[in-house]
Amino acid sequence: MPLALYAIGLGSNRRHGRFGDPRQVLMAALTALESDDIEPVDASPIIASAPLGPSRRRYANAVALVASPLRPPEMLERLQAIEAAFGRRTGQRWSARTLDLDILLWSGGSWSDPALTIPHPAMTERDFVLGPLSAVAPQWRHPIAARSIRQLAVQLNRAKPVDRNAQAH
Ligand code: A4P
Ligand code: MG
Repeated sequence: MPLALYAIGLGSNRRHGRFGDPRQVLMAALTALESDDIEPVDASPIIASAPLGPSRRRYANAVALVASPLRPPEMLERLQAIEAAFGRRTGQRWSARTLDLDILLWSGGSWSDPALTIPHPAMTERDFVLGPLSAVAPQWRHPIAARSIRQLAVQLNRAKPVDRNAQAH
């Protein structure tokens, strides 16, 4: 089976009883991603970011690059199983969550079915995605925007003032 490369976005804005604060949740999630058929390739620094949407709690965000023979629907299933193992409550969209795992990019290009859209439709508007993604895959070409991640990040930061609350730590 040929390996595909995936960029996975990680987000958390809720403590986990065992792992600790959102940053520690992401560190544990990076470890949990690794398995027989998911090989970690790189991981960005974990950043703190201001919440987008109704939740008031700050997020920890990061991006992991992984290599895998899994097809996108199987990868989504795997990510949802990891979210569930971290106590993610489903049914409340955009609510505070212990762990959110999104497929951002896939080396196969685009994917679209009722349960899964790749590239992740909102990624080009989100600093907390493009920032960490630039750290691990600046040259990756977004298949729809037809620009590199680095170009998209520069473009986004030109379009609005830099988010002073989003700082690496
Ligand atoms: N789905 C479709 N495409 C994908 C994909 N590429 N990757 C479907 C993952 N899932 C995908 O997702 C809902 C459904 O999206 C899934 O069942 C899957 O079939 P969800 O994770 O259960 O729900 P959600 O995350 O609450 O909704 P959504 O629309 O995915 O929200 P987002 O876009 O993930 O945004 N602010 C900061 N600073 N940092 C954050 O990380 N995250 C969110 C959530 C809001 N504000 C944030 C952050
Ligand atoms: Mg999600």
